[in-house]
Amino acid sequence: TLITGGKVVSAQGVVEADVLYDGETITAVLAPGTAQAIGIAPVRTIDATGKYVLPGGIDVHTHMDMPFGGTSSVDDFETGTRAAAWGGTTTIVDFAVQKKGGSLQEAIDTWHGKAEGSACIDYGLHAILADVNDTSLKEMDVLVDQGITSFKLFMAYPGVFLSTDSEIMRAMHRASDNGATIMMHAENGTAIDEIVTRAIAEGHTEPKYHGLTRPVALEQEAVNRAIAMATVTKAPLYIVHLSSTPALETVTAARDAGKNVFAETCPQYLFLDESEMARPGFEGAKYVCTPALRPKEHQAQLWRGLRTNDLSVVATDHCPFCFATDKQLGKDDFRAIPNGLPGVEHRMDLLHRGVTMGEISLARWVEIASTTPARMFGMYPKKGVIAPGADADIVIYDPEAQQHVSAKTHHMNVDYSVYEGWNLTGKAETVISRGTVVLENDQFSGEPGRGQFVKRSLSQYLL
Ligand code: DUC
Ligand code: ZN
Ligand code: ZN
Repeated sequence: TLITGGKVVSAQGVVEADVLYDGETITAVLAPGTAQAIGIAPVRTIDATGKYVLPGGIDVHTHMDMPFGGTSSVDDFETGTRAAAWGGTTTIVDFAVQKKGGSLQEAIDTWHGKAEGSACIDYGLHAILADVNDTSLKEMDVLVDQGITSFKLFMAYPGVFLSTDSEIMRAMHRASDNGATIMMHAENGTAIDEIVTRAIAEGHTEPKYHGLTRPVALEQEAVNRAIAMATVTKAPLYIVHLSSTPALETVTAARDAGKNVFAETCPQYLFLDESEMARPGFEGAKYVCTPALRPKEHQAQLWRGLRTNDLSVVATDHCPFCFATDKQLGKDDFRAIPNGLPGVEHRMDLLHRGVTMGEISLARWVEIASTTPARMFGMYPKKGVIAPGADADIVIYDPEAQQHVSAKTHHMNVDYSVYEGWNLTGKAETVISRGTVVLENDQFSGEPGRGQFVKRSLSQYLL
C-alpha cells in the first residue's frame, strides 16, 4: 500500500513524502511521486493530499477493566482499544494490578487474559506494585524478561496501593539493578487522608471537596521525595499524571541539575480546571480524578513544560466510570466517588488543539504523543516512527475536519464526556494498525483479538 501526497509529521519535523508499507511493516518513505520511477506498483494507493501522515498515537497510561473504588472501570480491552483507534491511537500500555498478598505474575496473567482475544490494537503492560515484598521484588526481574519493563508505585491511597518510603526504596534498588522504569503516582496520601478526615468531620461531602483536600503542595512534596529516592538509588524515574506548577518546577529543577527524571501529564490537566468539580448538584463527580483538576493558572505552565521537555509525554490515565451508576457510589460522600475520567479517544485531537492554539509545534505533538512514549517504554523503533522496518501503525489525520464531542457519539463505553459539546478541529481519518486499515470513511473495521502484546525493552533514556 502506498500513501501518497501527505505531509509526514515526525518528531524531527514535517516533510512531504509518500509512505509504502507491505504486510505489517513500513518498507519505504519516498520523495513524493517517485514510487513508480523505481518500479513500485502498489496494490492499493491511499490519497493523503492535504492530510498529515503520523505514526500512530501511543497512550502509555490506561486502566481497562480495572477493579477500583468498589467497582470496575467500564471500558474493557475491546471497547477501550476500539475507542483509542477511533481517536488515532494504535498502541496502549495498560496497568496490571497486583493484589495485596498476590504475585506480580498473577496480575500479569490476569491482564493477558483480559487483553487476548479482545484488544483491537497492540498493547503493552506495566505492573502496579501494590505489595512490595521479597517475592515481588524478585518477580520484577522475571517480568522484565517478559517485556514488562515498568512498575508503578503509589505514594497515594493508603491502605489500597500506598508504598512506604522503605518499600519504595527497595523497589527502586531493584529497578536500579535490572533497568526497569519506576512510574510514580506522586501525592502524599497519608497527609491528604488527614485533610480529608477533617473535611468530612466538618460535613463537607460534595465532589468539590475531592479537589480541595488534595493540595498541590502535597503533590510537589511527593515529587520531590520520589526524585530524592531515585537519585540515591539511581533508579530510572517517570512521574505519572503530573498536574500542577509546583510539581513541575520540582521536576524542572531536577532536570536542570542534570537528573535523568521524566514526567507525564494528561489532557485533562491541560484543558480542564477545578471549577468543573463545583458544578451544580452531583455533576462535579464526573470530573473527580486523582490528582484532582487544578486552578486554571496551572495550565499555561504545563504547556510550557511540554515545550521545554520538562514534561516528556502526554498520556490519558483513561479510567472511565459511568455517571448513572458507578459515580453515584459517592453521592453522599466524595471519598466514595470512583476516581477517574474517560479520555483515551480524544488525546490526539486535544493535543492537536494545542498545536492550533500555538502551544506546541506539529513535530512536538507527534513527539509527546507517539515517539517519546515509544522510546521511554522500550517500543522504539517498532512503534513511534514512520521509517522502514517499523510496524505500519499509521494515522492519516485531517487537520481541517470538524468534530463535535459528545457522549452520544463517542466510542468509549461510558455515559458521559468531560468534553461534552466541545468542537475540535482535526480528526483521524484513516487508521492503520500493523498494516490493517481499522478505521476509514467513518467506519471501524478493526477486529477484537487482532491486537498483539508488545514485548517491551528497557527505556531508551536509561543512562
Ligand atoms: N487516578 C485516577 O484518577 N484513576 C485511577 C487511579 C489514579 O491514580
Ligand atoms: Zn495514579
Ligand atoms: Zn492511572
